[in-house]
Amino acid sequence: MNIDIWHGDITTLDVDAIVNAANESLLGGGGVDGAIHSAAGPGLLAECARLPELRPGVRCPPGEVRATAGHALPARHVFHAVGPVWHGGQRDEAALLANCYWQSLRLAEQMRLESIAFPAISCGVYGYPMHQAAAIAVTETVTWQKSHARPVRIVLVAYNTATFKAYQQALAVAAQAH
Ligand code: AR6
Repeated sequence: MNIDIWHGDITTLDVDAIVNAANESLLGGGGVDGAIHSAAGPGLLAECARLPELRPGVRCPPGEVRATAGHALPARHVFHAVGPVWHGGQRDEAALLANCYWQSLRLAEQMRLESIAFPAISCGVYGYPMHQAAAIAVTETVTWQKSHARPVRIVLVAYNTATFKAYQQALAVAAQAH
C-alpha cells in the first residue's frame, strides 16, 4: 500500500513534505511544532506570519492545512495541519482529524509531490487517544492509496514505541479487512 511506519524524528526526513501538528495561529509551539520550527530556522516562522489571518490569531482552523517551504529542513515543504483538541469525542474530533490527513494528501497531489510524512497529529498536547488516532491515520491513508492511481509514498512517523505499536496494529487491522 506504500505506507511505511518509521520510528524517529520527523525533522530529519528527506521527503517532499513533512506535516506539522500546528495550532491555529501557525506561529509555533511545543512538541513536533517546536522541533520543526527550530530545525527549519527563522525563515519558517516569518513565512507562517505572512499567511493571511481568517480572524485575529487564526491562520488555519482545525481540520485544515496550509503549505510553506521547508527552509533549512531536508524536506522541501511543510504542511501545517491543525488537529482537534480532544474533548471526549463528541465534538467532531474524529472528522477533524481525518480531514488533516485527507487535506494534506490532496495538497500533496495538487503539488505533484511523491512523498509525505505525518506525525501523530493531536496525540501529544491535544490529548487524542493514540489507538483511535492511529486507526484514523491508517484508514485515511489506506483509502487514499486505494482510490488514487498516482502513487505517493506515505510515512507515518512514530516518535515513541507506543505510537509505533499503535500504527502496527492499525495497519494489521486494515490489511485483514482488505
Ligand atoms: N518527530 C515526530 N513526532 C514528534 C516529534 C518529532 N520531532 N516531537 C513530538 N512528536 P504534539 P498535538 C510527536 O504535542 O497533540 C504544539 O504546541 C509526539 O510524541 O506535538 O497535535 C502546537 O503548537 C506526539 O505523538 O502535537 C499545538 O499548540 C505527536 O508528535 C499543539 O502542540 C503530536 O504531539 C498541538 O498538539
